Amino acid sequence: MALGALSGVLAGFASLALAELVAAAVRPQSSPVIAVGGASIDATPAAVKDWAIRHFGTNDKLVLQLGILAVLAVLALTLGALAVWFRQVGAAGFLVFGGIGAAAAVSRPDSTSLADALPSLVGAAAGALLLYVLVGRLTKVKTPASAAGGGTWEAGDGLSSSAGWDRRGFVLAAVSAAAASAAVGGVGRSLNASRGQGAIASRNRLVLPSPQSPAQPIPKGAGLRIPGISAFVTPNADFYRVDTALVVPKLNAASWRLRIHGKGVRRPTTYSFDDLLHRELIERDITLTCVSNEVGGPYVGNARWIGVRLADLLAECGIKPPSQGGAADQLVSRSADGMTIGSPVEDVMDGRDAMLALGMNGEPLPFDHGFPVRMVVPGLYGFVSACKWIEDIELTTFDSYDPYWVKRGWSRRAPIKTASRIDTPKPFARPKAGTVMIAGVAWAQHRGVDRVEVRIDDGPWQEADLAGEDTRDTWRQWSLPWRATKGGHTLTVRATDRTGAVQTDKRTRTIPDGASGWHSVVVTVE
Ligand SMILES: Nc1nc2c(c(=O)[nH]1)N[C@H]1C(S)=C(S)[C@@H](COP(=O)(O)O)O[C@H]1N2
Ligand SMILES: [Mo]
Repeated sequence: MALGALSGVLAGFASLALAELVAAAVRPQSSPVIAVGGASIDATPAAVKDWAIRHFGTNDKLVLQLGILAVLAVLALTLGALAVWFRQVGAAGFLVFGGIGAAAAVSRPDSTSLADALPSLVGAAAGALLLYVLVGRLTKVKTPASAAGGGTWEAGDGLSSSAGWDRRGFVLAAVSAAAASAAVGGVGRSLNASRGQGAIASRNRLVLPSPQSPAQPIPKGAGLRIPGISAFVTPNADFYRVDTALVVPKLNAASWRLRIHGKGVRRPTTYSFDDLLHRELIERDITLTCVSNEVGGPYVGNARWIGVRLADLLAECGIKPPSQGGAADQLVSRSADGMTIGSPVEDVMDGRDAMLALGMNGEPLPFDHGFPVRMVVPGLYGFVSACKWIEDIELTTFDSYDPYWVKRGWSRRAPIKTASRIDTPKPFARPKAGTVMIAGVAWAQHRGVDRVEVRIDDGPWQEADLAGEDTRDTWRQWSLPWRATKGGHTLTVRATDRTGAVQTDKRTRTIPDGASGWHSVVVTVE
């Protein structure tokens, strides 16, 4: 039985290796692990997904894929053990799971061809065959006794009865299968990794022109020099990433198109990347925030974006906002990986710097952040505005269409809530008594932050020093020197936005429209 289980695992390995190779010929996203992983992300209840993002952060996808591999390993083991008694059943089991992988692959929203079923099917067929052959070796040479017994029992007990099976044949087949799988899988992996060379070249070639409407220089006082505080501009490499893509789409800017169409669009238009590049470019500092960011959490970042004004494009297509009689109140953006994101047309056209961004912090968008083009809308959480790898904009109504996250229980409309975060000292830090700098960031995009206050334990609120404001669409740093006395202390922060609204202390979960509540940090002063 142990050898049966081993055969199962070898057959499973061979399946995945071959599937990887076939996926390299079809497309990387069609590999069974990616397809099943994508399907399970979509099927995961919002609460679980939120939990995964919170606990594994950007590693959530790695954890998911390892989980799928672990499940597959157990299945392969079981089928292999089963095959010792029921050879066909074990092999048929492989075909069933291949079928599931194939079904997942062709039903992905970004699947455009039945060819996506091939990696799973070819892989499963090879696995089934290999299992059949390997288990055959285990049962091939029958002792008269076991043959008379009609069973293959002894094979299961192969470790103790070398006479009952073709040991040489099994070992040879197993070793060559493992070696062949490793080779095939390795070639598949490297082919998959080298896909998108055209896209990478198109990004490397791209030189962003200087924007006709540059961002105002960041005021000198906007970035404080305090150890531990978040950098005012978040470097691309440190910028948080939240999306459902197991394989980052690699789109070629040269063949990229954006189609704008739908309800009340008098002149539906398709734009190329060059079309956008040759329009008036604007450059703006905008702080992005994820709705899954918990109080005090890391899913917020500030970048300098270069792009085209979305409102101008929409106007050119003959689109009017609802307040001017426009028929559509929801703008649905669709990405190359099948994401759908709904934003209020009114917000996008109300004069704020909603843009189709082509550049981030002085370089073309990184692939992780949406190359070649993504949407950015100041003041709205990413899941209702910041579509990466965008390819399509459809004008519709909130009544007639629910995009991806809304179908999973999140709000249709989600302006960013006023929030503040203590960056330093860190939770459970042990600073020395004396002056300790408390510092962090606060954000209330498109309203602006007017005040930050800090409270030590149950003491009075103390006004923090606000760093200079870049724009009301960016976060603002703050600091407060504290005469720290020995013992345990709880530091709490709250912000007030430019409408005069004080950040609420009412704790809510991230679902459905963003967490609220004050951020606290507990420290022990020594
Ligand atoms: N295509 C696509 N775009 C997407 C998402 C996604 O899952 N797929 N996630 C959105 C969410 S929830 C957020 S918060 C932002 C995050 O952008 P970033 O990864 O560049 O920080 O992208 C948005 N755009
Ligand atoms: Mo998000």
